[in-house]
Amino acid sequence: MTDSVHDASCPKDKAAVPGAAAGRKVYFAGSIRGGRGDIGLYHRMICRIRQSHRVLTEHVGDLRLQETDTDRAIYRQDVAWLREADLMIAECSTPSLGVGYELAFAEALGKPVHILYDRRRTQLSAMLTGDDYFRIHPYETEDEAFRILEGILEER
Ligand code: 6IA
Repeated sequence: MTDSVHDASCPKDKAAVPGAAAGRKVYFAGSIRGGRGDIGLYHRMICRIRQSHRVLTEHVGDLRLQETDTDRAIYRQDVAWLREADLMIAECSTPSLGVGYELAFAEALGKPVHILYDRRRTQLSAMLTGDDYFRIHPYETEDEAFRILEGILEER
């Protein structure tokens, strides 16, 4: 991984709009080794975020990528992106140790952190729900998740 902006092949009508790079930089977090069952959801969320913001971590929702970098390179790049990000949006329906680490790291850096999860199938860790720092958004349908996402992206 050499560049922060990957072509995640969003549908034409959902491609990045001109000037999107001027939007805030979003660190989107979602499970990779924790399980890729929600990758389609991550991809759709990333496509929406790209319409108005810059996503530093499009690989999280990229259906085609294989692991090629060393773990050390992945860690260093992700920590650099966390430092660079203006906010973090994490989809936590699939539990992931890496995402948990990133959430705590973002909190330590003082970045705004939004956590979305599907309450019908996930019981979020008490280490997240018990931490008042995080802005936690349970949802029950994907439509609801996207309405929540819109609200987050409209915040200044
Ligand atoms: O423990 P996990 O693998 O589920 O952790 C997922 C989180 O760690 C994501 O939010 C990512 O930001 C980060 N992460 C884990 N693996 C990678 C990775 N692998 N590349 C970048 N960030 C990662 C190589 C690419 C992969 C799509 C095949």
